[in-house]
Amino acid sequence: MIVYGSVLSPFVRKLLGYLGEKGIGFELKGVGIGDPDPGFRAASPLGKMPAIDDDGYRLADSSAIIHYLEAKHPEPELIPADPQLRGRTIWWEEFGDTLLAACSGKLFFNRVVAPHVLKREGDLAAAAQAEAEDLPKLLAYLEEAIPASGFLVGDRLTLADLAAVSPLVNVRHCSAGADPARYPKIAAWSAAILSRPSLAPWIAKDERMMAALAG
Ligand SMILES: N[C@@H](CCC(=O)N[C@@H](CS)C(=O)NCC(=O)O)C(=O)O
Repeated sequence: MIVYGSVLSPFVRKLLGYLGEKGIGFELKGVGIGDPDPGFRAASPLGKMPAIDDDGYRLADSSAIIHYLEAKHPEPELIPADPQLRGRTIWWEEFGDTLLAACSGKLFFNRVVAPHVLKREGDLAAAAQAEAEDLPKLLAYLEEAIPASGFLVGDRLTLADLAAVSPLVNVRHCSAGADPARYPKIAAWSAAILSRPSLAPWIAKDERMMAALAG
C-alpha cells in the first residue's frame, strides 16, 4: 500500500501511528501542499493528505482510510466494537481532527507553513488569537478528561489516543501553549503515546524536518 503525505501533517501522523499499531506494511510517498504528483492527485482529487493507493483502491481522508483499514484488518481492534467505547473513540477522533487540528492548524500554518514552506507572510494575529482563546479551552478539557489508565478510551490504546495526540505535535512545534507545568496529565499521556514504536520514528523525522525548516 502507498501512503501519500507529509509527516508534518496531523492527519498523516494519525494514520502513520495507526498503521504501525496494526502492523500494516506501507510505503510513504512524501508529498507537499498542492503537490502535482499524479498518483497523489488520482488518490486525492481535492489534493488533501493523507491518501492511499491500496493495490489500485484509492482513498483520501485519514478517517475514511482508517475506517476502511479497520474493516479490512480487524485485529488488533483500534476502533472498539463496544457501542459506548466506539462512540467515545469517534468523539476523540472528532476532537483531534476538527477541534484541536483547527486550532493547531491556525498556529502551525501561519507560523511555520506560510513563512517557511510557502514563503509568504502568515496571519500572525489569527495564530495569536487561536493560541490565547481556543487552545486553553481545548487543553483544559483534555487535561480534565485523561483517565488514570493513561488511555483516553477503555484502558488501552485506541484510535482516540492517536487522533487526539497528533495535532498536539504541531502545537508544540510553534507554541509554548501546551505548558507541561499547567497541563501535567497531557504531558505524561502525550509523552507515553508519542514514544510508542508506532510513532517515535515519525516524531524524530518530524523534528529533523522542523530543524531543517528553521535553519
Ligand atoms: N479531513 C482530512 C483533512 C486533510 C487535510 O486538510 N490535510 C491538509 C494537510 S494537514 C492538506 O492536505 N491541505 C492541503 C490543502 O488544503 O490544499 C483528513 O482527515 O485527512
